Amino acid sequence: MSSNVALNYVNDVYHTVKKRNPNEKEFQQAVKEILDSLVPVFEKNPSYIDHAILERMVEPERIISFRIPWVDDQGDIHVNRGFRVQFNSAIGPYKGGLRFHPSVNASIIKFLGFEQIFKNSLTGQPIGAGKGGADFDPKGKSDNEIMRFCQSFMSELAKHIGPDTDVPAGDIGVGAREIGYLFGQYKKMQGSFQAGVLTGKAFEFGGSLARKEATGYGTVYFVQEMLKGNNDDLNGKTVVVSGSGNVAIYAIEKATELGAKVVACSDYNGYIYDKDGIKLDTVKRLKEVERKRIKEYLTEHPNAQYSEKSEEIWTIPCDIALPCATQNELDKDAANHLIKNGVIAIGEGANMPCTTEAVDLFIEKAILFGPGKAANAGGVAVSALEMAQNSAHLSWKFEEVDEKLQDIMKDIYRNSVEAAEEHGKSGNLVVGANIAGFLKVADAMIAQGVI
Ligand code: NDP
Ligand code: 2IT
Repeated sequence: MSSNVALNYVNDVYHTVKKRNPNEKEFQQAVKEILDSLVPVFEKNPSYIDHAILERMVEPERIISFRIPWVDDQGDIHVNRGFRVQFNSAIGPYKGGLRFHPSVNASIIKFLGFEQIFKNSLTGQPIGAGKGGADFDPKGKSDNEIMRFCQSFMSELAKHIGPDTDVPAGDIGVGAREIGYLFGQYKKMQGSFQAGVLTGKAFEFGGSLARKEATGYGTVYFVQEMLKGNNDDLNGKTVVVSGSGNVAIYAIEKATELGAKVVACSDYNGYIYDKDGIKLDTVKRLKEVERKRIKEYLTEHPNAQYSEKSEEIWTIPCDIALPCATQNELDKDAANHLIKNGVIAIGEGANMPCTTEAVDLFIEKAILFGPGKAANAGGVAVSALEMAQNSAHLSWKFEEVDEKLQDIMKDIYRNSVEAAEEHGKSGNLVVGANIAGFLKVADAMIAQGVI
């Protein structure tokens, strides 16, 4: 088939998406990146076009939007907006995290839910794709306020989820504490203990060992595979990690364990630079226990430096950059800084942290680039392992889960490399990951008919 037919098809679908989802710039951005990279698939196998596969994939199966009223510690009533996007169930129950952040809106939840289709497929696990959350700001809220909010959120969400229907987990602003409160409310409403309805639970009530570590560790395992492909490794490398939340902390831990020196991390307010290497115990205590600002690191380590310009973290010279905070946090200028400073590899721990222009630059300069859908898939992969343990009523040892995680990350890397090669885009893991993720879901959808 001429490449024009494939290109026209992809462009037509993209224009419809733009028209149907006006002003949703993050969703449009995620769709554009994936659709563009699928052109070689339609050139090779035009029958996908006859099945209207993209038209069906870009439209969520269902979007739920709901009111979340809650009462603060002063007795004042607040109302937030909640979402669950059930995007695709071709290969398993909807699966994906919940995000509590003031920036949450339909565009953000849809971009995350759309990316989840391809990511979850890449893991090789039987999980479909969903995403949800609320425009709620957990910062500065008491434990009781968080609990009441989670209970109100679950009072509505419970109608739409279940161990074989839709299985939420954490994301920005949702960690073990929130999952605990959400699970408690679900259990009370159902009158039965259904462990597999949520993942990221504490170990005591059905959580998987190594789930907390899985996204950050997985990102570093993926970078390790990319380096191995170049006969290189992490030993002695200087690393910069953005964020200081769940993904960042465990990326720092694993990179350090593998011999790298992580010199910087950040939060929304600024970044710290510790040329001797970040002391992770301090970061863990500040962020996981005390829920304080990263600036407080200086109190214990006065030789470190602090800057209020968190986006300038990418001006610090490093061999490896791991953006682990949020979408579009690394733009073209940042990419140019990293390239000028000799960066070798980028691993996206966050979802879509690099802008389209930044990704294009890295690819153009042949910098090793691990896209989020592949590099951060370890989190949801271990969530699927948590579901498997829950349905078998047992729990595996930490080492067992960690080994499975490593195997999954290696498979994702190899499948992405091979898909890129087979479609004439050797070395381009953005294209490779998108294609490898797409094929399984597309074939499953076709096999199940037009539903
Ligand atoms: P957390 O809430 O635990 O941490 C988020 C971190 O990013 C915080 O340190 C936060 O700072 C920081 N941050 C947010 N916005 C900015 C910004 N504009 N500039 C600098 N720092 C910022 O979330 P997670 O670690 O779970 O998630 C991080 C990313 O990883 C997200 O993109 C998420 O979608 C993705 N992800 C998460 C997975 C998981 O298993 N948790 C799995 C796969 C991907 P502050 O505290 O100041 O807000
Ligand atoms: O973006 C992601 O993959 C997650 N936030 C994890 C989802 C999950 O279901 O574990």
